Amino acid sequence: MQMNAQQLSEAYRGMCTIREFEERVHKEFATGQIPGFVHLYAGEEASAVGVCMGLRPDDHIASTHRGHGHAIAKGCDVHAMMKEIFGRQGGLCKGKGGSMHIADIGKGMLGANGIVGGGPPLACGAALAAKVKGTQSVAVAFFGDGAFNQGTTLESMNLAAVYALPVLFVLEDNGYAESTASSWSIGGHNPVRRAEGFGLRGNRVDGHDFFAVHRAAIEALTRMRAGGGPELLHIEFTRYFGHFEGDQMTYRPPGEVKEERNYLDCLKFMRARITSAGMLLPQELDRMEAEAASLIEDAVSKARAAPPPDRSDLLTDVYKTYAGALA
Ligand SMILES: Cc1ncc(C[n+]2csc(CCOP(=O)(O)OP(=O)(O)O)c2C)c(N)n1
Ligand SMILES: [Mg+2]
Repeated sequence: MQMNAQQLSEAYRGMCTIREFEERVHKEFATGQIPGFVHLYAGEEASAVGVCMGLRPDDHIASTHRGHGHAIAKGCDVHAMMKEIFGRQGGLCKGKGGSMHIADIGKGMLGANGIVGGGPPLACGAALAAKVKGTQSVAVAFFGDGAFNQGTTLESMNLAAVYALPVLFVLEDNGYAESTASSWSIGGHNPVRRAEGFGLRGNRVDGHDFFAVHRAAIEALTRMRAGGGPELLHIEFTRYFGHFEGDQMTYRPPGEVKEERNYLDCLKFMRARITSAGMLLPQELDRMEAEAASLIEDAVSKARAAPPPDRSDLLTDVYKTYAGALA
C-alpha cells in the first residue's frame, strides 16, 4: 500500500490534532471549566485515523464514550467540538450534549455513546440502510474491549453476519475496561477467533503502527464494498490517561504509562518511519505539530469565550420526531 506525501501529511496532521486536542482537554478539565465526564483518546490515534482515512463522506461511524478521536478523524469541526465539551453555544450539539454525546450526522458521525456496546447496533442500522439503498457505503463500529463482552456487540456481529452487512467492527483494545484488564475479561483470550465463530473474518493489528492499521482497514473495507460482508479488526494499543479524567489509576503498575509514552507512541513511530524513508522532512512534521497546537489554542479560547446555551433552549432537542421521514 503506497501513500503519497499528501496522504501522509493528512494522516500525521490528523493524529497530531487528536493528540493535541486530548492533551489540552486534560489540562482544561483540571481547571474545573468543563462539565461532566471526559474520557481521553491519547495513545489510540492510529486507530481512528488509520480506519477513517479509508472512509468516504457518506460512510457512517458509531463511536464510544472515548469518542473525540473518532469525531476528529471523521471530519467533525474541531472548534464546534471544543465548544460542545465546554458546554457552550456553537457546540456541535448546541452545547447540550458534552464530551460523551458529540454527534454530527452530516459528517456520518452517529455519535459518541455513553452506553458501552451502544454503537454496534447503530452501525448495523446504517449498514442495512446502505445495503437496501445499494450505495456501497459502509459503517464502522468502534468499541472497546469491555464492550466486546456486551450482548449488544455479540448480537450485532451475529446480525451483521446473517444479513451480510457492510459493517467493520473495530475492537479498540486498550488493555482495560475501567480497571478490569482485557487479558482477564475476554473469554477465550482470542477476539479474532471469537469473531470467526460468528462468521466474520478477523484480523489482529498493532495499534501503535498507523501503517498496519490503515493497510488492514483498507483491505477490509475494499472486500466489504464488494459485498464481502462484515469483518473485525482487533486493534491493540495503550491509553495514556485514566479511564476518565480524575481516575487515580491505582490498578496500573507504577511507571506503566511513562514507559508506554516513551516506547509505545504511534506518533513517534510514524515520525520515525516517515523521516527515515525520506517521505517527508522533519521540519514539515514540526510545522504540522505547531499548526495543530495553534488550532487547538484557538478552539479553546473561542470555547471559553462562548456563552452557555440559552435558557429558552432547555426543552428543545429533547425528542426527535420522525414524522414525515418515511413519506
Ligand atoms: C451498558 C453500560 N455498562 C457499564 C457502563 C459503565 N462504563 C463506562 S465506560 C466502561 C468501560 C468500558 O471499557 P471499554 O469498552 O474497554 O472502553 P475504554 O473505556 O477502555 O475505551 C464502563 C463499564 C456504561 N457506561 N454502560
Ligand atoms: Mg478498554
